[in-house]
Amino acid sequence: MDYIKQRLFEKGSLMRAQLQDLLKESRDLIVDEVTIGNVLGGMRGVTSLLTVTSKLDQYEGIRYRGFSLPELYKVLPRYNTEGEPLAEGVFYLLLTGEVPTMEEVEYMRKDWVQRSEVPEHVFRAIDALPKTSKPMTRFSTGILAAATQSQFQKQHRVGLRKEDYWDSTYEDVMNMIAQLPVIASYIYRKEFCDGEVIALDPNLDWSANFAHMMGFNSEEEFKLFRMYMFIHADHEGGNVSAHTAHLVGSALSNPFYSYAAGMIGLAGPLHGYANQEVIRWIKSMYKHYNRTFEEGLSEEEIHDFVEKTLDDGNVIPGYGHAVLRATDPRFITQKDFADKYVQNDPLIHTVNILYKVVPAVLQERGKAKNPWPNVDAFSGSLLLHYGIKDYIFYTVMFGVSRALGVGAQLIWDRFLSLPIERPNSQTLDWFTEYANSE
Ligand code: FAM
Repeated sequence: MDYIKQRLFEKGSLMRAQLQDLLKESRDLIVDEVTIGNVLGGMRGVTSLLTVTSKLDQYEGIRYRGFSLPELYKVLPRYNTEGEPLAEGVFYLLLTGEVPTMEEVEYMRKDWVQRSEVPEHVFRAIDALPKTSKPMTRFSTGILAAATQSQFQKQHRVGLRKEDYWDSTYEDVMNMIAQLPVIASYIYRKEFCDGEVIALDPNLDWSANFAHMMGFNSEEEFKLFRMYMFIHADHEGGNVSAHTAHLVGSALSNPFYSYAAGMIGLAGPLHGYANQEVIRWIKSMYKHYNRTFEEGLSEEEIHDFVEKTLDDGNVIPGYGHAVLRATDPRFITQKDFADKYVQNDPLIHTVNILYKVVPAVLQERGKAKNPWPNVDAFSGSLLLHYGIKDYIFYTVMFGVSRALGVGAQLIWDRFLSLPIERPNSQTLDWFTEYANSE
């Protein structure tokens, strides 16, 4: 057993005992109450899921195994003091709860390079889709087609002890994560470039290889991809993509099926698609005034367009959040990156003006519980600045990164033998009668 698995087994055995103690001692302890508003309002804020990889604080933002994003910049291995945390170290932390050494990061990097060969039929399945297919359709299809490799599915079919589910799940998750940049960059090169596939560089880290295979090779572009993969890696368990993958996995669907299901959720405009919606919306704002990015817009013009968007009954993409009640630290991380490396970009200048304008308008209207920007408000403008102009690809990049957290959690779901999920549902008449009876 490789030493990461060994670490996982040691920690997992302790957590299994902790979970068994909880079930034995406190199974009937009430942790939350559920109102009709919760049920009809998308279960916001109802404590009903176990997630070990991360926790979202409504004011501080995401914490990966207890570390905030600024803290992670300090503790996670980077190639140099000016560098960004390496995805291999992010995954190691999310999986084991321990901050890895650079040696452990290098071990993980080499392991993912070894696992990165994608079966040829995956590319043929992607190619078989019609020209009108969106990148997220191709990405989800590619992940599903890769499921032929699933060791969990093969072993479970011939008989696998429940306490061993985690091992083949680990193998599937590691293979899937290693292959996602190859699958995603194939889609990018095919859809938006000359179709020429760029081979993985065995000397690069996972994030830099993703950039390299897409055709971006400067050190600054590597930094951008490392930062992007780092901040999108996990956002606790209740968001649509993480929750879907967890739910599908609870039926013992293999990790490829589970993750592909999560990606179909990520493709929703209120979730992961928002990062491309932000760019589409900003472009429509410039079109409305018949202006180019270079000509720019005044703060008042931007303000008026925000008001018009809301008057037309649309949301401001990139703003608001189901849990956060402050500016998303993932927005701040991107803003800091742009402040450090980018000068005179009119689109980024527009994003910064929106940051001044939108919260006040949303607060004044009083509907949105969180008027502040989320991760998507900034991401597209940075990717566009570095030449990734096809913003309908941005959600695929988000999906590659989210595999780090969701994949680590799938391993823990199986290690802890979490059962198939089956919440109870009631009819509308039942709720009405219940309300009248109170
Ligand atoms: N612009 C306009 N209205 C908004 C808004 C926004 N940015 N955010 C929330 N609202 C509205 C919301 O539509 C709802 O109106 P109705 O009562 O008419 O339905 C009201 O404010 C209360 O909503 P909420 O409780 O504050 O937010 P929710 O928890 O229902 O929804 C989001 C959270 C993220 C879906 C919502 O803020 C939104 O639609 N934002 C814009 C899309 C976006 O940026 N999504 C990406 C989220 C990001 F974190 C991610 O997953 N990648």
